[in-house]
Amino acid sequence: MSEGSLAIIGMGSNQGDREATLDEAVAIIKAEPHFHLWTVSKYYETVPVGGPAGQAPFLNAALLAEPTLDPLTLLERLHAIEARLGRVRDERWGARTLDLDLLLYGQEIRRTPQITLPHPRLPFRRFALVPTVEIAPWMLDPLTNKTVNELLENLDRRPSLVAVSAADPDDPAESALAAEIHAGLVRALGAEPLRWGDRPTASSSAHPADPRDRAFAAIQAEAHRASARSWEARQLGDRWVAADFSLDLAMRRALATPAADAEPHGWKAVWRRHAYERAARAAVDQALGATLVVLVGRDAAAIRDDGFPVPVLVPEAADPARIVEEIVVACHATRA
Ligand code: PH2
Ligand code: MG
Ligand code: MG
Repeated sequence: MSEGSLAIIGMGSNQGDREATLDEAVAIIKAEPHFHLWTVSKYYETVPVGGPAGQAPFLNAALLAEPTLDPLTLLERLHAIEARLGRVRDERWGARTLDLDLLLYGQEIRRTPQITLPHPRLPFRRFALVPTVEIAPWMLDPLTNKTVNELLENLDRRPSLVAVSAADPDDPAESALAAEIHAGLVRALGAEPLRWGDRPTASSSAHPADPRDRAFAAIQAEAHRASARSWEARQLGDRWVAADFSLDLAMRRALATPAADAEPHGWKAVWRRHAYERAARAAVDQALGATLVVLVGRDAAAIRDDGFPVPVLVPEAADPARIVEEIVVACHATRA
């Protein structure tokens, strides 16, 4: 995997002569024998996201390279270049003369204490995606299987929807945590709340006996309420919608629910199952899609890494108030 892979390196600077620093970093990387630098994006001035208040604006850029170094060695070389150009690592997300991040390395998925690939915040950060899309719009994010161009379009949709869910909604402790985070997030973002089963709908009279069918019927009802067209008509502008459920997660769980038919292959059972599943899918396709899904609980990381179709944020913090802050930063990053 290490040879012939294309890598995206993100660059950022908000201290000193930012342009000169980025120029110098590019020159050093160009001179490195193992980087094979293909393309350098323009330099974009961006609003600082997260970190201490009162920071100066950033210059952000991205590089497309074809390194002949394994990801960890490459990252170590990037850190050496940061150090050489005067970066002192102290405060997390503090001002920096130069930040070099390995955003993507081919289709590598790696999580070790030293390195996380793809970069865990890439899909939420406009300042990282814009220069990346400029130079390599076709680059694939191996987690969502979306191109970086699609990831950027995902940030452009309005209204933006952030979904907060327990990885296992049947687990009472996980659900309670998710509910607390959702409530805090609605307050912190001034978001329009959307709750599972808030209002009865016309289709709520449909309560099929089979648990799998029932799961799909419930999804269809919720998706119908979250219809993209009705949200667009409400003209929320830049206001967020915050849901306390994820339709993508619900679909995934419904698909994994076994049917309880006495005669599972009888034509009626097969027909019915497909009818409910297809109706749910059709409704989900029309629903406002989540810009990001926040998953909390034991299986959150496993779900994120198993082909989930939407960018997933698995909070690093443990305490609910800190988790809310982390999500708010991610939401701001989608616009910066
Ligand atoms: N990097 C961060 C935190 N915040 N904001 C902007 N605009 N650009 C960055 O590169 C950046 C940031 C952490 O590395
Ligand atoms: Mg960074
Ligand atoms: Mg960094």
